[in-house]
Amino acid sequence: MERTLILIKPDGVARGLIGAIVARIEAKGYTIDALNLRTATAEELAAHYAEHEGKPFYQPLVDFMSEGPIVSIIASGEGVIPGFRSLAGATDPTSAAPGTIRGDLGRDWGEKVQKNLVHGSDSTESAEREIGIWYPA
Ligand code: YYY
Ligand code: MG
Repeated sequence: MERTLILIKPDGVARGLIGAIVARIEAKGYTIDALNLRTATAEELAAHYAEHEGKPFYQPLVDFMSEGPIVSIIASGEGVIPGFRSLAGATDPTSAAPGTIRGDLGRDWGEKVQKNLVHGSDSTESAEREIGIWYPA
């Protein structure tokens, strides 16, 4: 069965949105296979965002992701990888469509980093790589 790695980022946890976000994943019909709340290490964040290293938003992004606990989730279901990204909405919460997690629950908080509440893997390769980071065997 297709599976994906979802993160509820520190802004989502701090704002008390864990339940609201998990409810949307479940309401869509996907299965929660694993769920954990903890603060990520610098090594885990560097591995998770390796593809963005060197970009201008990289350091602010990993600093923000270190600010507090993160919920990591393995979810499964047919089409869950594109399906969760569709549920999450566009990267920038200001332009994310209403009805999406980022569009309904997110906004611009006037800081450099986009606090966009969630992460979702973008391909099967990314999903398996990211699951290995957050849930090492
Ligand atoms: O997959 P997704 O999270 O929608 O976006 P990515 O292009 O993979 O970027 C990862 C992460 O980086 C994004 O969720 C917010 C942040 N970011 C940013 O702060 N500024 C940008 N211009 C692009 C991305
Ligand atoms: Mg991405």
